[in-house]
Amino acid sequence: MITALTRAVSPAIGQCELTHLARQPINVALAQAQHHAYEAALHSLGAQVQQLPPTPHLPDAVFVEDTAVVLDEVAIITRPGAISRRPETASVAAALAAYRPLIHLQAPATLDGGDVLRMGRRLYIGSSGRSNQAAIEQLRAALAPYGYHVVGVPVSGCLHLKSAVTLAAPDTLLINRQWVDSHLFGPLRLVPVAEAEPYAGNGLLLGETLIYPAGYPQTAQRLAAAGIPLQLVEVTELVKAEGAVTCCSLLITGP
Ligand code: CIR
Repeated sequence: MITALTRAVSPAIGQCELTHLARQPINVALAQAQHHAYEAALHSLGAQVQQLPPTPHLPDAVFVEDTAVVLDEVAIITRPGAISRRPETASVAAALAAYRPLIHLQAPATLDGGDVLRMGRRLYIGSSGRSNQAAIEQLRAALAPYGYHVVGVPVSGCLHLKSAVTLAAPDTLLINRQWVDSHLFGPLRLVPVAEAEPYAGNGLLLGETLIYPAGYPQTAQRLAAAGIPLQLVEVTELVKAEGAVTCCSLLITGP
């Protein structure tokens, strides 16, 4: 059983944090419809969708991935890099406490869950504008007893590590090699994003299917040619807020 925690799109999403993108008008009703379709995709692939309490005053709260890292044994409650996003964590911690023991990162650590790429017992942590060395050290110390190996990874040119690289299958990385070095991750099969689609490196693997933005057709073609089953979703309005598909859910495996 997989539970997917999600949170409704805030009517204030137009005031979201932006780092690498220029602000564009966001159609809130369309963003909400796209988010509903994303939740439906999660449900259709077997996840039980649990909606967190809405927080309409927090523009970025739909991007729940950044507030926590859920592992099999424990969940880490992050300290998001953007100060405006720190109030998002309390309600996520309250919900996750029903599933896992919690570990709270402490200042001066800052971490966005979008910077955490898990491959088995290895956690790759992007050193980005949002996540720092203190977070890497706190994670390393807290998770060593559970047998996790924590590896810091430089990223540049994008918001988070998972803007640049995600798992498209257990043995396959979907990657923008302009933003992160593929050699850091070991000998995996690579599907590089199409040159014209730099933001195409973020897909959400659920079972064997990759939930993937419909807006990157050239990279989708490469993924399909690599034998990756895709479930396409329209996320144009969430992309304007510098979000993508991993960031809109927290996946919890188990009963
Ligand atoms: C932010 O800048 O924090 C939000 N506007 C976007 C966060 C997207 N998060 C993610 O991809 N994990």
